[in-house]
Amino acid sequence: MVEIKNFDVMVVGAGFGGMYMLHKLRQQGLKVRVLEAGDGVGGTWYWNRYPGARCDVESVQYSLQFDDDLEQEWNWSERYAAQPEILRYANHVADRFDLRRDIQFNARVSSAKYNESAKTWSLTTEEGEQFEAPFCVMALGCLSAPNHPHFDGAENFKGPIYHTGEWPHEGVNFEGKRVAVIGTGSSAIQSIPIIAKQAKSLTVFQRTANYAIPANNHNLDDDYIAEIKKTYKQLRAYAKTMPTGVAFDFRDIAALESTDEERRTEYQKRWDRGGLSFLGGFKDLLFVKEANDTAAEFVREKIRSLVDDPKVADMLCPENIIGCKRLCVDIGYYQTYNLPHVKLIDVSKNPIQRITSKGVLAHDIETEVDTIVFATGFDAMTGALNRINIEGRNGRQLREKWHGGARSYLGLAIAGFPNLFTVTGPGSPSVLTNMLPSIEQHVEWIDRCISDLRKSGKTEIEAEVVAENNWVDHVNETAELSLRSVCSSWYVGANVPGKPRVFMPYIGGFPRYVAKCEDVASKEYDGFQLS
Ligand code: N01
Repeated sequence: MVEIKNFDVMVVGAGFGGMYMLHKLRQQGLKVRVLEAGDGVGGTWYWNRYPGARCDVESVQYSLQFDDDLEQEWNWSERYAAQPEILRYANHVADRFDLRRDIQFNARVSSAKYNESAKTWSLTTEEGEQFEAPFCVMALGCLSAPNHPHFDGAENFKGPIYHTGEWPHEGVNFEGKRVAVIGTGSSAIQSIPIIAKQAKSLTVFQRTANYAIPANNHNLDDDYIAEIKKTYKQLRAYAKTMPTGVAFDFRDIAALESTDEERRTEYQKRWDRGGLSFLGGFKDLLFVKEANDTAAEFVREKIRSLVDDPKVADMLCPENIIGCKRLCVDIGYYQTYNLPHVKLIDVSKNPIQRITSKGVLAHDIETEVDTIVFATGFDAMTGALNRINIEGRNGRQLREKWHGGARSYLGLAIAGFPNLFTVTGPGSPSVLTNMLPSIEQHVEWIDRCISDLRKSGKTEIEAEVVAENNWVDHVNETAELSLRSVCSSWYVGANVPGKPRVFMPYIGGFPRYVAKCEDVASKEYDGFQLS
């Protein structure tokens, strides 16, 4: 007989979401167990250890704000923190709040089933351990299920194949190796310059060229840190008024109402400053194609000026809308193609034919390599949830419900799946915002919801179908207003063959979303059935 361990709340995932959820629920006096597939905390930052992995939101903002002392005592060393530093921070959070004693590591959840009569969730791990609790919170991360595209022959490749999102903890030494990288998204753009420094040769297989803005990364000096700490409250409060939840200057001026010179001046200023705020220069860049074209052409000119070989520069110049796929932030990406041992192969029209025992076959030419790196991204937002066998009312599976695309009320709860919460689920702003405040907002909402239920003596909460449908309609209508919905990105699931094309995150902005969540909670959980 398998022993069933009972808790008040089961939490899945020990990234920032799962850790903060544990901390909050403990403060309510609840007995919580967190199950984590890895052998450490940190989620995204635990798994993505590829060379060059770094956050594209400034570190002083990409940090937790629920605890003043935590905020004041931690010192970030760089403008954009690298993965090891963020992982150290995650470990610091775990230690500081004594979280580890309620986290079970190396416990990958394989199924979560709702028992309607007992009103409990039963969770089973791959090792066969069983847990039961009235509430279950999935804090799985939005970009945590690696996308492994199928390539014929991959199983015959003689050397190692790595995925950027599942990087070996001991690291990889590319010294003297011939390396192939497949993919040119953020992970590739960060890792390619570093791999190129080590490898004997590097061949990059590009299906879609991507826009990258220089990071202009630098060390943070003591005076800057001191000033930020003095004014942290104001910075955080201001950030929360911004659609992205990040404090940077968005201008309320249209590119199409500005002169060519004004546009160039603004783009150049933002290019020099570096980072994602490039797109904040004009308010119409993500809404009007002609406006977007002006920014896109500016970046294409930069690419042509940075890359020596005009043919390679042409291949690297994206044709699509800038910011439609997530904008990348780079450190020397385009310049890497000036190195004599780095080669770019365009596979946009003719895909990679197969992987052979010796390398990669494309355009009928075999590129012989010792190592292949898949920088092929993630089955975003829904992948991690769908990989668990989640069963709600009447034994209905979540992946079956989401067959035609994710449906969720506020990205927090799902009709037919009572007492189940998702942290930054599809339909929430999540990946379009600074993830950490978005995570905190979700955790605090869920914590309050569970507390309110307990106080009122209610034992079950479930999103109503009508409320869910209305929210999904609103998410879709809002997405259609933006140019972001029109291209083949992971936002719409286009990178995963067969995945339904639905714009998954909520694009209406952080403040509007938070107001909606507040409104729902204050109206006794409007749109939810409580019993
Ligand atoms: O993944 P991606 P990522 N044959 O999906 C290509 C966050 N992130 O891991 O564009 C050939 O962007 C695919 O081609 P295409 C950030 O939000 C943040 O790089 O689909 N190529 C694409 O080029 C980011 O957006 C940070 O045509 C294939 C690449 O693989 C998100 O994570 C750092 C292919 C995948 O790019 C995902 O980024 C890293 C195939 N069959 C990641 N299948 C920072 O904070 C896929 N590709 C800075």
